[in-house]
Amino acid sequence: GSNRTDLDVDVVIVGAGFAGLYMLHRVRDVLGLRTVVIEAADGVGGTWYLNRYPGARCDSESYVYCYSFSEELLQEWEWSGKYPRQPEILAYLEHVADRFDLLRDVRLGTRVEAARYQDADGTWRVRTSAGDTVTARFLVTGMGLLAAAPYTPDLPGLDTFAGECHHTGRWPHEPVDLAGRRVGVIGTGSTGVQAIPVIAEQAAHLHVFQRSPQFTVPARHHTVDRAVLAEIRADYDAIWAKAKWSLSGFPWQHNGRSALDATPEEVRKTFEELWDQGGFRFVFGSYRDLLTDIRANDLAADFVREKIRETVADPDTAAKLTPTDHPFGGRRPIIDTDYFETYNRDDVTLVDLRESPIEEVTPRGIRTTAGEIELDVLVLATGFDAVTGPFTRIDITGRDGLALRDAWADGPSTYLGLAVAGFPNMFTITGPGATFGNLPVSIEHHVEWIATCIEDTLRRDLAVVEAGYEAQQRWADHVQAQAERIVAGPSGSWYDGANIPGKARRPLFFFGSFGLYRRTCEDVAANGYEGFDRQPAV
Ligand code: NA7
Repeated sequence: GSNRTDLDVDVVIVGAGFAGLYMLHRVRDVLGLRTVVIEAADGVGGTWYLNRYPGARCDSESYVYCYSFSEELLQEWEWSGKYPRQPEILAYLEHVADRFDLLRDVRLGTRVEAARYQDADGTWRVRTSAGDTVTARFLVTGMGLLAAAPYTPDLPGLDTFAGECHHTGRWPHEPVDLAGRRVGVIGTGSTGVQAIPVIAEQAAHLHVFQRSPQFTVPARHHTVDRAVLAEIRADYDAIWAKAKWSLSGFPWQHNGRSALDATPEEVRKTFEELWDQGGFRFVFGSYRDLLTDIRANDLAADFVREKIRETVADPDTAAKLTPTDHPFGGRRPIIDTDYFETYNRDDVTLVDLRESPIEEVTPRGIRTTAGEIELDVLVLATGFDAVTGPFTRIDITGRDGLALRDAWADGPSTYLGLAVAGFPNMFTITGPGATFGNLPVSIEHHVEWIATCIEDTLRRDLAVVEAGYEAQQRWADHVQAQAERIVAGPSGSWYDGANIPGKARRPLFFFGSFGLYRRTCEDVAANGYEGFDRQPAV
């Protein structure tokens, strides 16, 4: 079939999620370049194709968790509510693929196994699981941060479990029937916290295996109010301008004040209001020093701890659910619906793995130091080899045979999160060292920046554009300094590689603001792609 044809194109893109789909549209339809997207899954959508676990939904608000590049698309698409569920976001991305006629240049069900830069002619040669080769001038990666690299811990006996076992990031397409069954969930990150209340509704009994308690903020999901939607639509330009230049990709700011200058009553009132509004506003729309001054941070952390105590009826369970070992926002903030409330159910049991660690998985269930718990279904909400995992699963080789895995052995280095020294004509959408926040906003920016750089390279008839080592080192120092500014900076989670045993610890994101990052990228381009080596054709 057509999947087995060797191909010669201008641009090869890896991944057909939010990033790859827009990249294809941009370089094919705006620049007129011959382009192909290679996608391992059998459908487009990336994260939203793969993450089908019960309760999977977005925790950015729908009206900014989408593309902004097409005014018609923005005005016509109807989100059903504040936080879309996975099937709705997948339907959106399928609609985009259809609307812009993207599928004809996407090879589905095909995995990129290797990508090798050819020093001799300056092209990339990409080998796929279909056994064919794609040759391209430019390689653009759009594998995302997480979904391509699920992480399953090496639990003794896991493969002896006789019941059903699923990682949330590879949930079956056929719904898993949990009714009347004894279910165990390992993991209480964003995924576990979303899934647990929904699974509890279905299962006969749910055991939650928690290693680290977490701060989480209520989502306050609601269906769309037509009047509010009309207001938002009328104001789209201003909303997107705000999101693009904001701290973290959302169309609002902190309140400009220090929590330390406010009276305890004012602080409480502010927190209560944001808690009632729900979602990321509590994290990013609060006091300006919430994430940069530990004293301000403690006020928020104590507020959430008090909410846990108020919500969870059993004081012993409440204590186990209360985080005391990391600052608020020091790990990826979690947004929930009825998470703490779920522990008031008779058919839900919290197992504190700090008190009674897992000894082994048995054919019948999980044995902790406190005894065996029998399970019919085991759910692994154990996360991802984030940010670098999607890259290291591919054999990527740059100039002079340099393997990306070797270049990144002590942690990843990039220039702007967009390019890597030693890897000419390769661009990374949401690569390590780029901003993290409301991702579609990051993605659109990266895609547009990369497309403009490719256009400029071609217009000047250059053969090579490549991040310089010095610029890359300066960026790494900048990333490190920004991470240290944040009191709640990486503290033992996937943000800095700590969730994977043996993985190098390094901040994986630029924790400065989206606005600062955008300005830096614009300056680099305006100054003739400062920091890049650009070589003319020989
Ligand atoms: P996370 O946030 O990495 O959470 C993984 C969870 O799994 C976390 O609670 C871990 O505990 C737990 N875990 C991992 N390994 C083990 C072992 N060996 N034993 C017990 N528990 C374990 O992944 P998510 O999928 O929830 O979220 C990823 C991102 O997806 C999220 O931040 C959003 O951006 C979307 P730990 O905290 O390490 O003690």
